[in-house]
Amino acid sequence: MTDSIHNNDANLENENSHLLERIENLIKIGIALSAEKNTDRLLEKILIEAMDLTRADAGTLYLITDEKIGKGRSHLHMAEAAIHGGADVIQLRDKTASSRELYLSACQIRELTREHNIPFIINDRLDIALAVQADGVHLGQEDLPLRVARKILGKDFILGTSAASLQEAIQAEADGADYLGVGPVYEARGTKADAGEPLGLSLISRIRQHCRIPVIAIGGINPENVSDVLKAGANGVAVISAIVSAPDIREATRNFKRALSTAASKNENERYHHI
Ligand code: TZP
Ligand code: MG
Repeated sequence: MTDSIHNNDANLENENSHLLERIENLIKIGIALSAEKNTDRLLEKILIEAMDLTRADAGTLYLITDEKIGKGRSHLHMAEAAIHGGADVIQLRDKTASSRELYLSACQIRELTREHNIPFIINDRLDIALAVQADGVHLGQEDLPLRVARKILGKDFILGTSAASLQEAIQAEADGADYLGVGPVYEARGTKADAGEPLGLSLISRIRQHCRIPVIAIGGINPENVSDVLKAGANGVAVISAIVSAPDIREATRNFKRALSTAASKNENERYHHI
């Protein structure tokens, strides 16, 4: 996500040298693999690294954890399986955990996401995000105002916000948001009781036309509709139930990644086609 959320020209040179470092790392893992007996773990590392390198080309897959619909699996378990399946960003979201419980989950996921170089965002709770040195916080329209949050967090912290209208999106960008979570695009009441009516793809397109920051579509997203969502102008998708309620979280994440890459290349082809 940092590719799409924090994307500006000044970062380009840094990103290129980072990319070279990653490729070198991949080669080193390959060399280690040829001398290792237990190859499974190393193969997995190669896969994760390779998926990471291709991240910039497809839409972002932003996974939001939710223990309520996770079939008894913990936030940490969800995050780990999703990372192994190729998730680009992890958000910890829990509306009912105590501060202590949330903090402990956040500490675990911070360690994991740091190890895998995956941006870690915490929903609602700026205090917990700061306490565990997360990469960012996601604030809704009922949460702390963005300008206040930005003052506390400084410029490098990722500040995401939810927008359910063009007006909210424009205001959020003016207030310093780094990305917008836009939705619910489709029906999403199973995971957000107050999600409201589906807003449809047209909102994504209108926000895309008026805002420069990345748009992450949310609400009822599944591998079958990601193509339409990207085509409407989203930079990525945020997903809860289609991944965390799946029998195999890693497999479900992989299916999304495949759908995103296919959609990105299909949309790219269509774009060329129109020129
Ligand atoms: N904000 C808007 S819709 C939604 C949130 C948190 C829930 C999305 O969940 P799902 O299961 O991916 O539809
Ligand atoms: Mg909130």
